[in-house]
Amino acid sequence: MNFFDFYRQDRWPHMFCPGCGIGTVMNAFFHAFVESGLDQNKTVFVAGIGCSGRIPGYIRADSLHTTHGRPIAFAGGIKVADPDLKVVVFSGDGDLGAIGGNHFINACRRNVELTVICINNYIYGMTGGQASTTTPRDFFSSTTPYGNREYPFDLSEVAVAAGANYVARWTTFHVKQMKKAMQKALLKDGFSFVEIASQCPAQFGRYNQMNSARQVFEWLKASAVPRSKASKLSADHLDLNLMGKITVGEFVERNRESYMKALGVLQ
Ligand SMILES: Cc1ncc(C[n+]2csc(CCOP(=O)(O)OP(=O)(O)O)c2C)c(N)n1
Repeated sequence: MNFFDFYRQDRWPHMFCPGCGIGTVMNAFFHAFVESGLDQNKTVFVAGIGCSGRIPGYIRADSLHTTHGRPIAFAGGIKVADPDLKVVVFSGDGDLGAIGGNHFINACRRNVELTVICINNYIYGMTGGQASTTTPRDFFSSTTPYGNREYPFDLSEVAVAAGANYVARWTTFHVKQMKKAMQKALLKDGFSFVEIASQCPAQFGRYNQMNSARQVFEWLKASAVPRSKASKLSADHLDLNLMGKITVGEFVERNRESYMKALGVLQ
């Protein structure tokens, strides 16, 4: 399969802003998908609303563009209706961590056979740069003009705590690692989650004095701390970690019994 078999060229030009990290994520995903040997005719791509929610529309396969926050609920329904399908969800941090937070937590807990890719740009990109549940503390957005006073969610840690079988986080700088993590996630039984810290120059960058895609990208690169190193930091540093550092790496890989197997639907 080549690039043009995977993407719907008739949908081009795409709607992403110049410098958006979603292109890097899509490219890495394409390579991961091809190398995983999965059949695109037996895969369904699901997304909610948001910039990241537009990804499945560009993939030449069955896809579902659902309501904001609900892609996991729809995806779970698809899996139950036809357990032989591979179901992949693309989601934004607002979609997954805010309005869809409860679906996310409980799908991890149930260990539903889904692969979820979250493009975390730390902001509501599509709707005008409002703060999301992952906006770092003291960072700016259209709804936090004096700096965000809330602490952010760590989505990958939430997925680990809730029970997902595979969890990894990388940034758009870590293309090879991202691809490998996606490949592992696609082949993993049960709920697998890959979070990609990604640049949104049009909103996140603009509100945080990073006026080009490159500057946000450099910030992501400079903020990334390997998980092995982060675990050795003191509690104070870990607190700092929440406030702007991005822990990257594999968070968990385990083999809890998946949902459909536990129900006896899949062997
Ligand atoms: C029920 C509902 N609430 C709110 C909205 C408005 N809305 C559309 S996209 C979006 C936020 C998108 O942010 P995120 O999920 O982080 O994705 P991004 O655009 O940053 O990729 C919101 C609030 C909506 N469409 N439906």
